[in-house]
Amino acid sequence: MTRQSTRRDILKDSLALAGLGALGIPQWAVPALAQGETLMEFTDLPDEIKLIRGPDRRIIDVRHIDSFLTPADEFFTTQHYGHPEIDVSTYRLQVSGLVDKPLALSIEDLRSMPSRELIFGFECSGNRGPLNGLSSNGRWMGVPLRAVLDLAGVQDEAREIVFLGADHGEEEVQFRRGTYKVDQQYGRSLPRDKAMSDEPLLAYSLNGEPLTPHQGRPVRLLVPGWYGAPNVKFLAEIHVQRDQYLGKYQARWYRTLKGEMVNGEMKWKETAITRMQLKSFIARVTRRGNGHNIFGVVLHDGTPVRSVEVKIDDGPWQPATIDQETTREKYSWKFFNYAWNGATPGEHTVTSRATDVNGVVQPTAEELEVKKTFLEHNAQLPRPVIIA
Ligand SMILES: Nc1nc2c(c(=O)[nH]1)N[C@H]1C(S)=C(S)[C@@H](COP(=O)(O)O)O[C@H]1N2
Ligand SMILES: [Mo]
Repeated sequence: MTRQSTRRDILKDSLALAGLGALGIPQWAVPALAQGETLMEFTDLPDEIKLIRGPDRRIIDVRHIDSFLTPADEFFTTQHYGHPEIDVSTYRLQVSGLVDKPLALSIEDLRSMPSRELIFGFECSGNRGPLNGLSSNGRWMGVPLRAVLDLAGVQDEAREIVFLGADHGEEEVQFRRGTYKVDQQYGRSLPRDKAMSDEPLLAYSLNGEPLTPHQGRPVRLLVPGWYGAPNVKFLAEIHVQRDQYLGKYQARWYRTLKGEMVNGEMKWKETAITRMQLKSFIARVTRRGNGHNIFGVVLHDGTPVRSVEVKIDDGPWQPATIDQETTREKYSWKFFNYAWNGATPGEHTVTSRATDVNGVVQPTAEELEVKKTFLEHNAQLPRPVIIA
């Protein structure tokens, strides 16, 4: 970000990228804080924060995160074509293309196959500060994707597995001198090896209940460690093919343009949105008795986190404590706390940064300036807070 932005601009931006528009409905009450804990005010948020809880879009208020698992009715949500009407009793998941045996699986068929649980927290690739509300963590249950592909028998020449949602809409496809308006389904693909690997899940439940319409009823794909976009909801068809899938949300919409110095020369690369980039952010600062506490969240691709550090104003980086309970699950979000002793009244800036076991450090905003497009924004986020 090279331009100067006011805090209202930043907020407007982050609402806009969440597809939320300018108006919201009033903040809801969540009893997040422990007895006797008081929330300190962030000045990068408007006086009255308005969060959208409409039928199609929902962000979480990270200041009030109070549980490891996000309740299903609070889980963040976003999608491009609304929620398709699906009659679960007649629903069939089609498996087609280069397979020995095309399939049409009912929910009962899927539920009767060996299931697996996955605790997976993810964010939309457009998620960023100061709100960072497009992320959540859930306990999912479903069938390993590979089991369904094995049942169908993926043929040797297949290279790409395409996942198509039941949701669709009219899209403009540009080609040289023409623009064509055609109906398209939400679609994403995985390379064969990724699809056949151990982890992708066809999930039918969240936190022990059937998926809500928001989260993709009746079935969605989950790719642990990846951003939200590949987690195709309302899954209607798995199509196995030899060619690359070039649909809009695969080939164009979810891309990053980033510069990289190669032998002293800047090379500009376009890459697909896949694995989550290591991110931490401070969600709240509270007063507890005589001291203060900083609480935050880490989102990542499952590579173990070595450390989270917190910086007060221009002071040194200090180690924060990563909540052990949250590190047990490879693909969940992680929580951290930092006991801030001797905080003086007035405005301060608090920043966090995460480092993984490979030594990858969450970048600063300056380091991330080589990224031209706004997705995958995992920069350290200095937050202005008033200690009262
Ligand atoms: N069928 C379908 N699946 C979809 C989308 C969509 O528009 N249609 N949006 C994707 C995007 S961009 C995100 S961030 C996640 C959001 O998942 P959630 O609503 O469960 O939080 O769903 C993904 N799966
Ligand atoms: Mo997204």
